[in-house]
Amino acid sequence: MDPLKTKFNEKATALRTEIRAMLKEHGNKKFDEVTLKQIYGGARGIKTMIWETSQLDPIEGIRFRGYSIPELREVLPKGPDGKEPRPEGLFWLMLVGEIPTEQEVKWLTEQWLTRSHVPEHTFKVLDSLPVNTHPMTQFSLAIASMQTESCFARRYDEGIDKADYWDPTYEDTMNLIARLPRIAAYIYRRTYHNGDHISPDVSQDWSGNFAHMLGIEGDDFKNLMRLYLTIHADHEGGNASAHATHLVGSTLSDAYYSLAGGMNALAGPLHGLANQEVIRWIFKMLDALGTKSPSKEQIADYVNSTLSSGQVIPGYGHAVLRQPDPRFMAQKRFAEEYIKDDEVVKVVWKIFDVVPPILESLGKVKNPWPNVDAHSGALLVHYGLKEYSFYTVLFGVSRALGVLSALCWSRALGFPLERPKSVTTEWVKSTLAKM
Ligand code: CMX
Repeated sequence: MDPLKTKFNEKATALRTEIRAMLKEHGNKKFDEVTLKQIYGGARGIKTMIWETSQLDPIEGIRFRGYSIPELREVLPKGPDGKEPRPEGLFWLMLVGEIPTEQEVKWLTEQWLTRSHVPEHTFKVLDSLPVNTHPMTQFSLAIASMQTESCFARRYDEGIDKADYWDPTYEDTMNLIARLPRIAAYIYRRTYHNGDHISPDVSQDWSGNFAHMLGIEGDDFKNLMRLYLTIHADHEGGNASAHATHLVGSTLSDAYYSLAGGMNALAGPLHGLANQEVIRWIFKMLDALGTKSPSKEQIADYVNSTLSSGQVIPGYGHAVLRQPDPRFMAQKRFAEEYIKDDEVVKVVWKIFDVVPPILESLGKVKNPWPNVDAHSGALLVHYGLKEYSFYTVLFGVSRALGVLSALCWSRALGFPLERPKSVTTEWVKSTLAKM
């Protein structure tokens, strides 16, 4: 018997009953008001969705089932050298709301290994694409191509009872997450290493095996992957990749279609692609300035020239956060501990000093602080993962943990098709005229 599945079913059954009673008693109570600015402004801050796995506070940052990132590092089971948390543990926590034991995490690592077989046709789909296809396009197509294996789609065709939707969704989630490192590593090796692929190492944890298949050896890089795949996993439900996964899933598209949808959203430069944009922008700046160690004044001039050409400073700003992102701070802590003398890391830290006051002086940027994407590139470059167009795929492998555990909850709680209301500007004008 699958202990995680059993636990999930127990927890979900209890919460479903509680929600039903709550809706019966309080269903018509008001929880929010909407302004015209929010309607035109990307629905910022409007409460429209339930997302059990994590919640974002503008000042404190993300909490996964109540645990902040520094707390997670304390309480989650760690890699073999006891330094960084294992993302398997975070998945367990997000799915059932409990910190797993070492034994439970070991079980999950083994489960994902047994489920990690990628269908042959997915490799064929990847191999049929031009090598210079963006890695996110490859990633999204590879995920969609595995839809042939969806347990949910098969069970739906057979006429599954609504009450059981969560079961094949859980199976799809586990299978899909198990396969992502192999797919991502395959994309990396075919795109940048002449298709010289590396077989999985079944003695390793999920992150360690991923690092191995990428072809980057060393315990420190494995630790970086453990941290990276943990901190990027979830950021409540309103961000574009989570919301896209949620929306697609609400039509009862299975986990493969839903995650592919989420990954297409992650591929945008205002979202996950910002991690590639940050390092590209830094290298362009170093080239333009002709130095590897620019002064703060030089950086400030370059920031101003980027802004005056009508572009954003990648890695800075956030739709919800109003403080430096704890995910940025966790990566800074890692850099301080492992690679504090790295030249690119030092540039990232100088940018951290220079950019916030400049953005603040514009008077319109609501959050002048760095987000998760401002630091990751410098860490990856240090360990030899220099091909920055691959970076968003790493983000995607991690993000799957959060959005797919949330998808399991959506099916278990019987959430309906998502269908918010849109209006035309004509409607807005005539409504205003009546106010
Ligand atoms: N550089 C320059 N201008 C910025 C800025 C930045 N980093 N961040 C926000 N602004 C500008 C906006 O473009 C907007 O300008 P206009 O009014 O002229 O259109 C104004 O400030 C107000 O925007 P905001 O309310 O502060 O920010 P939003 O909620 O609209 O957008 C975000 C948030 C992340 C898209 C934006 O800050 C941004 O473009 N940042 C750079 C890209 C980035 O790092 N994205 C990654 C975010 C994390 C992730 O999802 O991975």
